[in-house]
Amino acid sequence: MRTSIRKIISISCAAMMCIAALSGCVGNNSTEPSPEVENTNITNTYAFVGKDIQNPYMQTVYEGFETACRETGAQALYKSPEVTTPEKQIEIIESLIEQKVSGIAVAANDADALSPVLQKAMNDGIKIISFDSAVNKDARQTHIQQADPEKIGRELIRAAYEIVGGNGGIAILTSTDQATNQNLWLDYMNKEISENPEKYANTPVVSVAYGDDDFTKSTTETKGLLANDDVKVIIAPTSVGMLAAAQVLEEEESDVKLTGLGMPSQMAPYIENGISPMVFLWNIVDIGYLAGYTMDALADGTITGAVGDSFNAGTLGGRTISVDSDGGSEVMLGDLLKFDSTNIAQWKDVY
Ligand code: RAM
Repeated sequence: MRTSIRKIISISCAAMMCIAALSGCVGNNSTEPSPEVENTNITNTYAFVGKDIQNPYMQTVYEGFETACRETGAQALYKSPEVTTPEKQIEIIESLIEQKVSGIAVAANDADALSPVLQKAMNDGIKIISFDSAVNKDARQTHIQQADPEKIGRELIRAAYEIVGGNGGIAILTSTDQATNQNLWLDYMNKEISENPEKYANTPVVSVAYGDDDFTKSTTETKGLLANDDVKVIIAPTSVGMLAAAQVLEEEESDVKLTGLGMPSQMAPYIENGISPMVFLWNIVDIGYLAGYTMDALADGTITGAVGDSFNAGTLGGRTISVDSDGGSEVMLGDLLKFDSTNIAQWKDVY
């Protein structure tokens, strides 16, 4: 594990202090437009548009973003829709264009649907980056990539295989059918299986369900997956889906196991009781922090978002922009982290 836990804790602590002060910040939990920024000492305002406002994952990413904004002297705005659909994100972005913010960081609920409004923002000189779920390459300056998507997809299938000892059907509980990140990971999950047919002969993917990052729907979809006796392990590449699935498996005292992308703080009880022997993720505070510093480097002209551009990302150190698999550019955060019984005690209080 390359990322230093001490560093993460220090970042998290700083972020926690910010959260305590959040009610006094311009960032808020509403989808209503915020007033124009009045603090004349602040020249740049960077908005954060998550997939939805309820998701603790997005809230934690924002903590890092807000910390970076504070360190760079910018104002952070927190704007997210109530649900994981593009329509409200478009409304929010329209309103941010009117407010003349300096930059918008967005996690796409639907990359194609967001393209026109993001291109309009770029034409107005607003810097656009995506994080978590990429927007189209011609509707952004760059994308903050949490970890190698190929590694994420392949690793989740390998984990499911290991959990069922090479014998048992796999079900996937994902989020929405338009989420760029989840769809990319699904592609690599399928690739891992299709490229290794002998290894995975007895661990086919028997079902894919969409929980839309909605806890209630994810719960219902998990129950639907369990109606199929061939399902022996569920992969949930979404923290909302993973928590919902874990609770269903516990309540139903099911023998079906779970792996996926989950927050250590939420998944610790299920790692400890064996429902989910291994959980994966990356440093989610750092994604927001990296997004904030990338935005600032774009806003002050240090970078344009082109491949090869380099900039300083605060406590994360120097970063160089590389090529994304969609042909656009990206800034890579780091490694995929694995949480299991050997290390969950260290991580469950971090995020
Ligand atoms: C969910 C979101 C997000 C995903 C994480 C792992 O909260 O869908 O997009 O990256 O889980």
